[in-house]
Amino acid sequence: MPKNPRRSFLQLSGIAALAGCGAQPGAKTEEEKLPSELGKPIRAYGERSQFETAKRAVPDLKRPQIGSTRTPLAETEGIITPSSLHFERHHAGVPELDPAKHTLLLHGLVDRPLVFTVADLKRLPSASHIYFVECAGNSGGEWKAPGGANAAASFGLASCSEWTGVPLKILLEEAGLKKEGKWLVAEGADACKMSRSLPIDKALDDCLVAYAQNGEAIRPEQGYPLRLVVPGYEGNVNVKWLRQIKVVDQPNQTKDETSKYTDLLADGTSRQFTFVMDAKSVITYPSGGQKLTGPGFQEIRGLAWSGRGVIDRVDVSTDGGKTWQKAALQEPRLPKAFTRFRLPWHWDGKETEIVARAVDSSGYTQPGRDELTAARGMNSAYHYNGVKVWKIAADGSVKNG
Ligand SMILES: Nc1nc2c(c(=O)[nH]1)N[C@H]1C(S)=C(S)[C@@H](COP(=O)(O)O)O[C@H]1N2
Ligand SMILES: [Mo]
Repeated sequence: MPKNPRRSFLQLSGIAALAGCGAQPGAKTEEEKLPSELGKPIRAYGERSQFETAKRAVPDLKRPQIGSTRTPLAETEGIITPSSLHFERHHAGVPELDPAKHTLLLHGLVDRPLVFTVADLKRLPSASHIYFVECAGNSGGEWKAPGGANAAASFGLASCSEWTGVPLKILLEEAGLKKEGKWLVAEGADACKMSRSLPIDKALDDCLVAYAQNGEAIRPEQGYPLRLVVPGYEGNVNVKWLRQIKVVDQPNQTKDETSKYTDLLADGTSRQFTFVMDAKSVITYPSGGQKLTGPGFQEIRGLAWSGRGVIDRVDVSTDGGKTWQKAALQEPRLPKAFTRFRLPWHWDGKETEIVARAVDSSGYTQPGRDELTAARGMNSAYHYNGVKVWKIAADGSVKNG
């Protein structure tokens, strides 16, 4: 990089300086020409600008209650996903639960079974943490072939929010865990009664019974009025519309952990209870579907995350994996949260491939596609975390590589 970065960024990216500013005597200066207008009245609940268009693409489904929408990751900045753009995965639609009537039953292998109203939970000690939620099926289509046309299509079943609620540990301690209580089963109030078994150690570690997301009540799509937040674990166990937690001595083998959410391997056996989401990253700019306006300065940007801790490093290659550079990581780097990475790049206008790989605090490195499929075969629909290659053509268009 040349020494004077401000001049060099302008020069490198071809941004024109103002020509002939204030040259004509008597003519308005550029400053005097700056427009202004009388604005709209104040309003009770904010909305984004009419000029903003980022949205979750809603697929055309025969049964619209069973499906998902994806976060347009390439159209978000920083590490927080706006609640309105948080991905959705529903197995039986979005129930409309009245928080004045909804309760959480906590029972099973406990000394004191309890029923909490939402108001009860809000009186208890609270905690706020930034965590990603990622569907185990995120990038699932990439197992067969890396075909996702853009960042949303291949990685958009992942989002990151600040969640506020009661630490689950507090509720379990209030109920008094019996020593045989080794697992719990969390169940939702939607028609599919989503239910998942969770080891008690995780429940006593960092889980939240959350009632708020990004500073306001959880959105209906995210589980209003209560959801379980299980940091770093596959999205499915983050049970929405949470209505009961039952402490048990062994996993319940529910339909959602037997017929689904197991990982079929090459030899025909399956992995079960593969809860933790392994380290992953995706370049969001430049990414599939975008077009570079021309050679020159480009800031490569992307997101990385790991269910095992913090992101320690992201390497980026701009020559199809021959050489790698360390990207800058935006602070704070939080455990089990999105981390934004950035790398200044000078595109020479030639065809190339760009790719990122994440390394987490456990020392785990995001695998290449060949490495991943050699270990796990190609039968699974879940837990694909291979690196994503974007191909940049000489005309600046970006495609799946
Ligand atoms: N009750 C209930 N909880 C649920 C689901 C559901 O359909 N019903 N979907 C699960 C799945 S598969 C995922 S990936 C996450 C999605 O959370 P989100 O819709 O808030 O992004 O919620 C999980 N919790
Ligand atoms: Mo999911």
